Amino acid sequence: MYSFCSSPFLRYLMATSYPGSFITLEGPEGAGKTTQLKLLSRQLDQIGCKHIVTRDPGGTSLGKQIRRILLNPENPVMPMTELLLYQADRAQHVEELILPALKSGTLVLCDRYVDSTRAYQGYARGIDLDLINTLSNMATGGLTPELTILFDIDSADGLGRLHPGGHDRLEREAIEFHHKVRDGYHELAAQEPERWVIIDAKKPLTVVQEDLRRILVERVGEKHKLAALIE
Ligand code: Z5A
Repeated sequence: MYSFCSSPFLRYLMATSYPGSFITLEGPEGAGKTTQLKLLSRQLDQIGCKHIVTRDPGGTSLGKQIRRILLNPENPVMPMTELLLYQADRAQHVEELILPALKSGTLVLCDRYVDSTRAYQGYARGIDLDLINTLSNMATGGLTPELTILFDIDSADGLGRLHPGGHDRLEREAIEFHHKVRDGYHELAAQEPERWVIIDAKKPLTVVQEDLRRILVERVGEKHKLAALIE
């Protein structure tokens, strides 16, 4: 579990070798991931698909406590502390929830994962990406999603969707920070086009949901018997 797998190809093989499927959703603030996952989960329940919806940070009981520390605007969190807290949450999340689910054949839909660390702490905060990748591999044992869906939206438009009073510590960063996050996502998607699919998250809610379902059916529909999602 704790071995390093530096080759992206090996890491991809690891994720696809489980009976379940590991899919992550990424994007700037307010892109609509949470909303879309709720709608999708209801539909997956209706067609009897064994799945879990989880999130990073905060997918476990310990992770919820780490999440509170990370997002509290009152906490002055140093960049390296921030990075290590996200990784600590993730180590617990993978071991306690994600891996057992994948081993039992579950479709795992995760709201943010390692690519958020690359985009926020790497491209936006400026922490070395090699260091981030090394720490991420330590935290996850190299577990990489077989599909990552980028909910793409202009950062200002995404932030504009959020509740005015509810801005957490990361949301309060300057708009330049959020632009770097979005640009970072685009670079990541360009580096691994076979893993990433980009959705235009500015479209109306129902259209985005249709796009999401179609992508899932195309990529893991056969394995999880999802054809009814788009009928
Ligand atoms: N972070 C990090 O820095 N490093 C890491 O490694 C990880 C995370 C894992 C987590 O907070 C924060 O931690 C996050 C990244 C950072 N930064 N911040 N801030 P979070 O989980 O609370 O953050 P989030 O994932 O960005 O949640 P969010 O802001 O709520 O975004 P969302 O889930 O993508 O959006 P939503 O809640 O579904 O929708 C937002 C609003 O838009 C809502 O009112 C919807 O009704 C509306 N909406 C949704 N879709 C549409 C469409 N299509 N049209 C119109 N309106 C829509």
